[in-house]
Amino acid sequence: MVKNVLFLTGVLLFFFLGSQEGWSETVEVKIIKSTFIPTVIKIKKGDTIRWVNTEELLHTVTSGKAPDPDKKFHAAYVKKEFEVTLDKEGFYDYFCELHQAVMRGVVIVRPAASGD
Ligand SMILES: [Cu+2]
Repeated sequence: MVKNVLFLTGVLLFFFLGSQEGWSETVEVKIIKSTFIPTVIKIKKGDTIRWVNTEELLHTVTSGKAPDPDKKFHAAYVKKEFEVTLDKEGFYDYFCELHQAVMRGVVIVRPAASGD
């Protein structure tokens, strides 16, 4: 009986872990000393990015090439966190409107199926 339960748990765990490749994830970018870390982040289509502001200073997370927002996403004055789910592949430049000379980042969204 106990053996059967263990076996079943093992099988379930196998499928659970094995199928995770295709799942959506939430990936974190931290704002530390007015820098997006990591500056370039790669995610899968459908993943969510969460920007976490670790400092007292206010920042924005604004899509586009500084100083021109392209309105794909925008968070004015991120005090703690801001999340965006990206469903389209491609390169997304973004910046902080308040510190645009130094605060810039890139999100690369790759197809959900590709593994790397
Ligand atoms: Cu800023």
